[in-house]
Amino acid sequence: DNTTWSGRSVTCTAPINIAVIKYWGKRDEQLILPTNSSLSASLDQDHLKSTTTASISKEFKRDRLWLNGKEESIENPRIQNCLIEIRRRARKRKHNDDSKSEMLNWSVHICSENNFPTAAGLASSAAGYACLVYTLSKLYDINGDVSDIARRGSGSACRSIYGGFVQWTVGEKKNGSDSIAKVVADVDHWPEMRVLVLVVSDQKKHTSSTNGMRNSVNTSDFLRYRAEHVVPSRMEEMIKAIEEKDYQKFAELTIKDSNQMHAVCLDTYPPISYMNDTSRKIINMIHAFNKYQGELKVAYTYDAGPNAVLYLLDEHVPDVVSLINYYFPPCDNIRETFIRGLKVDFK
Ligand code: 2P0
Repeated sequence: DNTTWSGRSVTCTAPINIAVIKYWGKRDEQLILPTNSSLSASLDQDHLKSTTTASISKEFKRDRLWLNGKEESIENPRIQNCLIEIRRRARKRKHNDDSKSEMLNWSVHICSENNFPTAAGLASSAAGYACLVYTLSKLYDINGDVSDIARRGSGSACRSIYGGFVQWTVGEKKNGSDSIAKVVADVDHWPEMRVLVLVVSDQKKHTSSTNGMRNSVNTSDFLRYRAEHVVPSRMEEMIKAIEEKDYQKFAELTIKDSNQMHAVCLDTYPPISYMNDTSRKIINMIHAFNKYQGELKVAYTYDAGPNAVLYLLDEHVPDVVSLINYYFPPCDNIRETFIRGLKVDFK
C-alpha cells in the first residue's frame, strides 16, 4: 500500500487450486452459478501463484490491463463483470472522507502475472481472477467476502480467495449471493498433505472448460444425476474425511470424483475427452501400485486436460516419485509443490 504519490497502488498474490470434488456445469452463465458444489485445496504460493498490482491515479486517462507483460483489452466481459461489481460495492460504502470518494472516479491500471506456464493446464484463470478481485478489493477498501465477485471472473476462482481446503457452495438464490467460497479446513490442518503435478502435455487444451461445461449441461443426463444424487452426499463424506484426516477415504473420493467428471464429459454429445494415453497409463499405474501396497498411498485427479495431479502424504512422496521416474522417464516433467503454507521443494 503506497499512498505517497497522487494515487494509490496495491499488490497481492493468490494461489492456484486443485479440486477434489469437481465443478462441471453452470446453471447461470452470466453470474457463473454452478450445477453442483465443489471442493479444492489451495496450493503453496512459493512457486505457483498469480501476482497483481492495481493502481488508481488522477493522472490515468483510462482503465488499462497488462497480463504477463503484454497489454490486453480491459473490455473482456468477465474482467468488466468483476470491475463493475467491485466499483459498485466501493460506492455503496459511505465515504465521509471526500478524498476517498474522489478516488472512485479515477481510472485503474492493472498488471497481472503468473509465475507458471499458462498452457500447462494448471488453473491459471482461477489464481488470476482471485488475485485481480482480491487486489481491487484492497485498493478500494472493500471489507468482507469477495469470493462471489471472483466467481464472476471464473467459477473456480472463488475457491482461490482462501487457503487450505475450500468449498464452493452451489447455493440456491438466483442472484448468487449464497454461491460463495467457505474454508473447510485451514492451511495448518493437514500439514502432511502433498501435491505432485505431472505435466503430460503443455499444449493448449482443445475444448475450453466453459464450452465443455455448456455442452455437458445441454446434452448429458449423467450430469444432472451427478449433481442431484452423487455430489451432495459425496461432499459430506469428503468434508468428514478432511476433518478426520482420513487419507483412505479422501483418496477414494478424490479418484472417484475425477473419474465421474470425465465420465460426464464422455456422456456429453459429441463426447469430450480430456485425457490421453499417458493419462490413462498413469491411472493404471496408480491403481496397480495402491493394490500392491494393500492400501491407497496416492490419489490422482484430472481437470480439463491430460495432466495428472496427485494427492499423497509426505511420507510416500519418495516412493511415488521413484515409481513415476521408473515408468515415465525422463523425470524433468515432474513438478512438485506442496499445499499452501508449507515448505516447498521444487524438483
Ligand atoms: C474444477 N474445472 O473444479 C473444475 C474441474 C476444470 C475441471 O473449474 O467457465 O475455468 O471460467 O467458470 O473455473 C475450470 O473451469 O470455468 C474448472 P469457468 P473454470 O476445478
